Amino acid sequence: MSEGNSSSALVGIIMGSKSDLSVMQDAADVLKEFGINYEITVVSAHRTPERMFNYAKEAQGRGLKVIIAGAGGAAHLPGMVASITTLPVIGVPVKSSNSIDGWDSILSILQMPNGIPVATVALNAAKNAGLLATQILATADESLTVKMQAYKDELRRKVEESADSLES
Ligand code: RP5
Repeated sequence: MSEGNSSSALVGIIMGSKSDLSVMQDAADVLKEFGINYEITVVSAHRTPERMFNYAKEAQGRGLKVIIAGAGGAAHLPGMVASITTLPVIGVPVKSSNSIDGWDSILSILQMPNGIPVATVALNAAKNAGLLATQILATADESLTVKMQAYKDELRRKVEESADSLES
């Protein structure tokens, strides 16, 4: 599975299984909206450990700036990738069907040891992962900062509009 232009991708979206795609697609959609090149693929910490190691080891050299990693259950993918690369890693806990309300995914991504941070978003919150990756890239890209400000202005405008409609 691969979308976008992988050779010029700035963000790598990886997931433990293709069954995570319905959640992880939200991150891709945000990046598309902001015009950011990304790549998307399946990398399993448990089923394809060598593939995970190689992906994490080569990511920076291939030009990636941020990795978004989603997994469910014993969700070791984000943490293990973070242990191998110096790139920032954003973890998306995916609620897998047989899980204990997603707490397994949340805790196994969130509870990282000192020294190996993973920026963990809420359960199934791949959209926020895409936005956070955009904000990281925006620190070195003024045009992205402008787009992000416009995005936030629109969020504020919608809330104010709904407040106005209730008050009138
Ligand atoms: C994890 O196990 C995956 O990230 C997925 O969330 C979950 C179930 O995977 P499948 O059995 O559907 O491949 O590794």
